[in-house]
Amino acid sequence: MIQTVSTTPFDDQKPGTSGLRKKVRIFAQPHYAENFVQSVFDSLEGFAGETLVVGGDGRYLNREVIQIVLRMAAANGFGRVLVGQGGILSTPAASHLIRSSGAFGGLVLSASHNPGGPDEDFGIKYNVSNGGPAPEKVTDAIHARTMTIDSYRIVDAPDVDIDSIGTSRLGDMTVEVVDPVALYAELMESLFDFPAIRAKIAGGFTLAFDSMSAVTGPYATEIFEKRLGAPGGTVMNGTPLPDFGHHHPDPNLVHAKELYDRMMAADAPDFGAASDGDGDRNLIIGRHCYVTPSDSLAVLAANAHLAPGYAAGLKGIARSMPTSGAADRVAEKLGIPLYETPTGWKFFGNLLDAGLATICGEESAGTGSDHVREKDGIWAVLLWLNILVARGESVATVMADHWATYGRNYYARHDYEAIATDKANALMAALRGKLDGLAGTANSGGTIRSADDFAYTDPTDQSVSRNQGVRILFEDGSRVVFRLSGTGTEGATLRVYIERYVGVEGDLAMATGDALAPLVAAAQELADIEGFTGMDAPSVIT
Ligand code: VG1
Ligand code: CO
Repeated sequence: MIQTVSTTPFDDQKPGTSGLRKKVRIFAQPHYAENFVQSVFDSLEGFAGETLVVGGDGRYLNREVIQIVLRMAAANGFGRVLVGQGGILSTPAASHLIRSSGAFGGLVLSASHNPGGPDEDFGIKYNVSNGGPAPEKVTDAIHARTMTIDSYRIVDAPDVDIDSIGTSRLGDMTVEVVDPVALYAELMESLFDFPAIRAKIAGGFTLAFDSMSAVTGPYATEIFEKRLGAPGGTVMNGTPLPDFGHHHPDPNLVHAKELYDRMMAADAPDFGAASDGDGDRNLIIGRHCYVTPSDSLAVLAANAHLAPGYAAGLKGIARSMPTSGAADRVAEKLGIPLYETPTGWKFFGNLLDAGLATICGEESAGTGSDHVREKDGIWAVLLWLNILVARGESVATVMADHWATYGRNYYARHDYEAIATDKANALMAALRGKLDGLAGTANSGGTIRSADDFAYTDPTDQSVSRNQGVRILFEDGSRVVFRLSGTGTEGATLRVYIERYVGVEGDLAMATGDALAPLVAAAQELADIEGFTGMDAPSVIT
């Protein structure tokens, strides 16, 4: 009953920053998902009889692709597949399940913060046995295979029941449907002081968590409402929907506006947070106090020792290059190393495996630690809560104290979305073309100290990743970074990252827009964004 089906390659199956993401109508073409899944399997060795984990964020096409993966895993010789009940697994929960079950790897079905639904996005990402996203050498091999594939293997069988917990057979393979939440919730309980947080909530501390109709609903309800005793309704938009209720599940000030407005209201809760489509990101907003993701990373690193799971201290901190230098100052004070990696969680895995770093983060609202090999939204929220409980202070007080200790990295990201790809490429090419002559020149942002295209050498295996973003560094430590997004599915998105550091003696209470205005002007002068794109303002500022 194993069938070998002839196919021809698709020329657009190159994985981006985080897996292969395409419009649903592309993924739904005959053979499209099958080609990619077979290309993943063809790029791996030694999985006969081994375990594969599969689950996703519940978006449109999730269930259909899970059935395809199950039939193909059976045909390709996996011994067992663990699938989240209903096809649900948040990205961090999938990472934990891979690690705790000793699986060979996992397929995570998600396009994360991209919208879902029949006209929106779907995605597939392969994670390796450490629970983390496949490194570049694996994604390169997968891509190469998609270009030459001529057949795939699939078992001819009816759909497997993925809604009832339990075990069934598919050909020679076992399918185990598991509770997607329980193991993950236990892991969280092992890291944080749940009794203290619970007592604080019982004492009247209020919180709001926006699941944005995406995967974290069941996790947040179990953890915040059931285990920590927060009242019903604490979790907003808590039911995962295939189209996320037409929301864009990107936890930023634009798309999580409902939460933002609630946190800025006169009767705001003490603490607010939101998570993205697949549960690996977090947005933190205190009562009347927005926390930039880069600052959040720095605060978490500076205070992690207050949580039981991190009482021994941190081995190191890692951040993506565009993330602000706020964490660098914490690392310096703690006397631990700081690693600067390209954008994307796949670069953190080796550092975590080697015990070089304990906490990692990105400016895009992703933070995590060595408890899994993905970023983890609910983890970050729990660490924040644990810190607030241990310090007995509000978010606003913690932030003010942080800046008074380390100075403040004013920071914003300006996204220019849906640019024609050729125009975006031309802009980047023109910018790269003038990098060599920029040092020593001046513009609205000040005098440029250096300009380069970021390249990263992994300290554990010496692999090199080039062209990871253009950096313009100014004499006073300010910075403008330009790169193109690797997760979009329509045209190109230009991301401009703007940062200015003000020391403890300086003005720590400026409005971010005012603090960054000269650098925003400099970005325009350097890259002629309006000339190339016709856009005189970004689509999204975060
Ligand atoms: C974006 C973010 C990056 C993140 C990636 C995946 O990538 O900038 O920091 O790791 O999304 O996150 P890009 O290439 O579009 O800038 V997730 O939560 O969407 O999987
Ligand atoms: Co995500």
